[in-house]
Amino acid sequence: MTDSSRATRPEILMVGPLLPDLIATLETRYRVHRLWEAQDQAALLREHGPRIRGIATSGRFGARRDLIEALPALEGIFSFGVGYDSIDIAAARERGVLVTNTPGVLDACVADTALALMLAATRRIAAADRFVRAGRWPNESFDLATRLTGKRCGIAGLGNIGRQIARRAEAFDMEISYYNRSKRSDVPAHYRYCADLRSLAEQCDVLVLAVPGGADTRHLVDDAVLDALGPQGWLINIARGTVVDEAALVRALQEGRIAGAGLDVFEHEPRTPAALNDMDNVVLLPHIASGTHETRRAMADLMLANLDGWFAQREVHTRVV
Ligand code: 8YV
Repeated sequence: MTDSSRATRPEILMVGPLLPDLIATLETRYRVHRLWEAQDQAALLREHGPRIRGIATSGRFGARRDLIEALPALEGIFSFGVGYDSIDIAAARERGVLVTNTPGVLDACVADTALALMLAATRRIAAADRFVRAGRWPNESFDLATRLTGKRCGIAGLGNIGRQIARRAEAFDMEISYYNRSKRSDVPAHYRYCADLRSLAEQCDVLVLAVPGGADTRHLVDDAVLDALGPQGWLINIARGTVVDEAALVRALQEGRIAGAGLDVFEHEPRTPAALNDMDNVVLLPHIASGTHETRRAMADLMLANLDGWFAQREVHTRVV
């Protein structure tokens, strides 16, 4: 790389570490400033901020208002992930900064994870694995589990991911009900619509959360919804931790007011409530719903296509704002 091509590459700010391959590719096309590695982030922003035209981030790292406001030349925020609740969209709008995400390419893997959690929780798969590893099989019998096939599946949020979950759940002969902002006319007629989450929880055995995160859905699942789900009901969350009042969930599990849970996301990631660690009816994952080689590659490709599209011809593929 010559000094002149280095000088003409657009400058972007990476908020946190993305995939190593993605970072390597970005560094061949952009001058990348690594915010998370800076000893003094304010000093990095003072020195390079005036020339930074893009933010590369993810659902995990987001982009706060103070960061957006510290970058006077900012044109776009390019996120690795479909959820953008950690990006201050209002601040981006006010500044006329575009925001892109990576929808579509991760729906199948996230839906697969929802089904994996449904099976793992109801059929006690993770607990059974622990049982074998602990050498207990020769001397003890493993307790029976709950059948998933034929149960009623309630889906909160029948967007692209919710619909893929529904299709998979139907393969397990599950009846599908859903809660959504409005009734959908483009889904199979036998999917039953519920206008509120509490009645959906009352009518299902497994409640799966697939709504977007953010202020509008904060603590949508509270004590009342958990009690409507009831002692035979299971909660599955592949959406955002903030959708559930986590303290209420822990209490409901401790008191046996719901049967169990399968959780990929938490309110204060990467911290998870210690009380859940000893519960065999709860399956805990470290936010891996989209975490396959294939899907993360597709997300990286889409994010790159958005960045390159913007800086080459001011066109992006998947724009949020
Ligand atoms: C990613 C996600 O793990 O797409 C999303 O919204 O939560 C996940 O696919 C996340 O964006 C990476 O931080």
